[in-house]
Amino acid sequence: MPRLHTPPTSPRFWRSPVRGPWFTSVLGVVLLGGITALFMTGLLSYAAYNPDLSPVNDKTPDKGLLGFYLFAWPTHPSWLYRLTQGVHVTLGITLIPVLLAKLWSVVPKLFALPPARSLTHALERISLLLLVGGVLFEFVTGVLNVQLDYLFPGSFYPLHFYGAWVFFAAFLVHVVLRAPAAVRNLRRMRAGEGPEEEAGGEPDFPLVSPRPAEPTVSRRGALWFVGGGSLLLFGTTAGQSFDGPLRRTALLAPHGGADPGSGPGGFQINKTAASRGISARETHEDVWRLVLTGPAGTVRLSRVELLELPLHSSALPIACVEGWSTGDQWWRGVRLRELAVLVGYDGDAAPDVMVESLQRRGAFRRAALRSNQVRDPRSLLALDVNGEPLTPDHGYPARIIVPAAPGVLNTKWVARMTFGDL
Ligand SMILES: Nc1nc2c(c(=O)[nH]1)N[C@H]1C(S)=C(S)[C@@H](COP(=O)(O)O)O[C@H]1N2
Ligand SMILES: [Mo]
Repeated sequence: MPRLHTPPTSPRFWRSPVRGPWFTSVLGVVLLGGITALFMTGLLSYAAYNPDLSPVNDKTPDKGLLGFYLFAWPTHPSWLYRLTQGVHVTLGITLIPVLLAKLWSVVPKLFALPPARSLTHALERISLLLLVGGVLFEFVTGVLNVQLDYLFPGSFYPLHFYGAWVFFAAFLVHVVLRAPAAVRNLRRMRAGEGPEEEAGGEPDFPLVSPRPAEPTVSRRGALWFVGGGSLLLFGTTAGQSFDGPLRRTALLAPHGGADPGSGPGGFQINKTAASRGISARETHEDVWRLVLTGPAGTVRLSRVELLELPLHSSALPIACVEGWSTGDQWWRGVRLRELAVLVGYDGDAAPDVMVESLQRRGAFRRAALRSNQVRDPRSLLALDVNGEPLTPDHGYPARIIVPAAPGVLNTKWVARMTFGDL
């Protein structure tokens, strides 16, 4: 008879017959590919903010060497950020069941005693804690930011960015330390001997229960269950990147379901005018003026005067860091490069610009755009969308729209634009 109170530090405490090297490594391979894609798309998302352009864009001012890879985010193709960030958020949510199953499959190892048998073993266990802690932290902060973005006013970026690098460092250490054992295992398996632990080689706490309970599901069945969970999450999230009936399938996404209205301004809204403290009084035609500044001085324009400038149309999407996006909307307004001309630049040599909103508080009331974004003829200070004046919630009297840029750079309720190398 087994002892009544087997402690979790004993392998005999863990009785699921599903645990074992096969189950763990199948999940591990899925996560290896999936998390690599999450890491890459996450780094791209950070680059898309142009953080090295201006302190206003840089949500992690102490990033030091971690920003080594930053580059000028392109404006082609216009759906670029829609794709990279849609993949980042939807894939992250889809992988949740796989991650939980993988952690469950190795949880007995966390209880193994003694805590460390050697220096290498101690390092390996610390790296494992950082790996597990890091990955949980990234998934939890990511999901919370998508679901309740008021939870981290502005502080989400540093948390998620540093968390990703802690995870990545632990991952590298883990791979370096585990590689020799993995290679040994592979050799043994090729020689038909089975992995070390199953051969009783005592390399570590065994994954396979020495006292398995009656199986209620096969390993393969358990894997189907995990895959089914992932499929369900995917099916109720992915629609957030599309319009119309597909968006209605995104039951789990805050910007899924039905569109907020009908008509030209009926597409997704991130922050409403009311929630940002924008009043009808300050956006009124008689009151609102756009203030442009550059080497030739300052120009003040009313909305009526802007409408008299050459107007151009661009079909461009809104793509938010939270993973949702809209299809192309028809924006009409004044080219950013032509606004630069008004304050003394040649359009082809238009510089960076600092854009400021009427909004007085909140993280996204200002943003800097890079010269390549200003020069692109599709980049507009939009006055109309889909054939009608902008609605208050979409940024009336004027908003920025730039191809391929994350939503946060598409400043609404623009009040001031300062041209010049930032
Ligand atoms: N002034 C201001 N502009 C802003 C924001 C904001 O909070 N304040 N949010 C940005 C974000 S995060 C996104 S995704 C887009 C959303 O634009 P929409 O509400 O028109 O869809 O607006 C951007 N422009
Ligand atoms: Mo956004």
